[in-house]
Amino acid sequence: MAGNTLNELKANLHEAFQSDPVDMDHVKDLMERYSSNPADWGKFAIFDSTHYTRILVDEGNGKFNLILLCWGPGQGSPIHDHADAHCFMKMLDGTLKEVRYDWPSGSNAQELHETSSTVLKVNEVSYINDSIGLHQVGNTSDKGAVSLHLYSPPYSKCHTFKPQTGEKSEANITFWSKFGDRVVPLTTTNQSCWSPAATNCDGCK
Ligand code: CSS
Ligand code: FE2
Repeated sequence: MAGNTLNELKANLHEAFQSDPVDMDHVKDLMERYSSNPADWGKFAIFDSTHYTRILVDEGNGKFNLILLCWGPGQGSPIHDHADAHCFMKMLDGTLKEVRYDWPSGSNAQELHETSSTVLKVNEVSYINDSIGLHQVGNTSDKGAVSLHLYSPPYSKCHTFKPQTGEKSEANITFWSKFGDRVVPLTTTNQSCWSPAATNCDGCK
């Protein structure tokens, strides 16, 4: 299929994930080929003033999760890993800054080493996995940003890292909504280490 609409992208992804092993270069190509159109994803895009939102748009037959992320100005993630999954991030609107880090080395507290910093623009796709390293993603602009993420296999826990010490904490990852239906609001417990407002989150400082 041409891959020009979000529905075509989803159909193409379902097909790609039927092969074993999955060709991740092909997956990246499919993500790149989709040309962002707010008419496709605008109905799912919801912003929250306190943190970025995660909206599940496709469960990929259990093989991947396709998730829309809406980032208000100044909102961002802690530094995190990806639970041994593949992570593709495609920009749909606005810009996001991605800063990459090496994994902490050794057991002594040490500042994480930054390896790159990139500003991602509409339709660009970035890829990371745990062997490449860690990253932090944030909207450093003064306008909203929307991105489409594919994680395979799907996961619900990852780790966050303190930049100054490399200290690692487990974090639960939650959805703001699934297919447009609001999921139970975040509780203080499951929000603790995944609040992008790093200032009010002990785990993210
Ligand atoms: N991994 C983050 C977004 S940056 S890839 C998340 O799933 O919320
Ligand atoms: Fe990430």
